[in-house]
Parts: sequence; structure tokens; C-alpha cells
Amino acid sequence: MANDFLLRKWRAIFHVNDINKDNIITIEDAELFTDRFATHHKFSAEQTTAAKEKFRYFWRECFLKDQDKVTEEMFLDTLTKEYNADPVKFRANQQNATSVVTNIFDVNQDGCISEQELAVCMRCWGVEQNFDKKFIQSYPQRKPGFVHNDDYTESFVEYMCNGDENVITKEKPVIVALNIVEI
Ligand SMILES: [Ca+2]
Ligand SMILES: [Ca+2]
Repeated sequence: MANDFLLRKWRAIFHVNDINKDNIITIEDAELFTDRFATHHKFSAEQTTAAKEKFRYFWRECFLKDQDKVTEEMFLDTLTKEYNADPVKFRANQQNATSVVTNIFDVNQDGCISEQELAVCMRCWGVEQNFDKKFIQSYPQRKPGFVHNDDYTESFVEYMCNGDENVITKEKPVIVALNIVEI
């Protein structure tokens, strides 16, 4: 069953993805994120369109579902129902949607998210004040200064799915970035 730890984390993910800070998540938040993302990476019109399409898919899968506007209460309610109904399916859905977004963030498609690629994501989310080398170093260092795409995806999947506050190794970078708990 979805517990307080999960609800606390889902609440934080809702607020960080309410990019324009109007307390609801709509497609406007996704557009604002990808506009910033395309600007920071100096994308061509074609690259921008491709990134926006993928990001809209992620947004619908993770936040909007079949709604136009989602409040915190609706978001927590939907996630709780989905998680409680079928935690295995919930995890599979998170895995699928998150890997799409990881693939967008790995702009040069080398299979890793570099410090620079990650810094852009943080700026698009508006959490740059929390970004430092410690974040990257919280991930397994398969290659120093880089986060392997699989590790990045797994950290967010664990963040969304793990209800055990005592076992947070894989999701620790996300928890630190979102300031959920002091570590
Ligand atoms: Ca919003
Ligand atoms: Ca990369």
C-alpha cells in the first residue's frame, strides 16, 4: 500500500514538475520545460519538435493521464490507486515513461548523462540551486562525472516506487536533489 514516504516523494515530484508554479500540472508545464531545454541546447526546429513530442508523451503518462489539469490531490489520489491496484504494473509504467525522458536528456546519445546535460535538466526544472557534483557522485561511478542512462532511469523509478524509507540507495540522488530528507 502507498505509505507516507511514497506520498511525500510524489508530492515533491508534483511540485518540481509544476514548472510555472500555479499549483496545477498542465501541458503548459511540459511546454515550458521543453522550451527552456531546447534553448539551452540550441536545438534546431526539428530537434525541438522531436523532443517536445517525446516529452508530451512522458507528461501524459506520468502526470496528466486523460486529464487537462491535475492538482496535487488528484495526482496523489491517482498514483495511490494505481500503486495499490498493481505495484508491478505501476513500476513497469514508471520504467517505460522514465526511460523515454532519460533518452531525451542524453542529448548526444552516448548512453550517459554528463554533468553538463544534467545541469541543463536542473535549470529547466528550476532546481539549479541544488545541483552540484555531489548529485552526480551519488550515482554509481561507472565513468567519473557521468551518470549511466540505466542508473538515471532506475533512480527515478525507485523514487516513484519504493516505499521503504530504510532502503534508499538507488533513489538517493533524486531524494537529495529534491531535498526530501537530509542525508
Ligand atoms: Ca503548472
Ligand atoms: Ca550524453
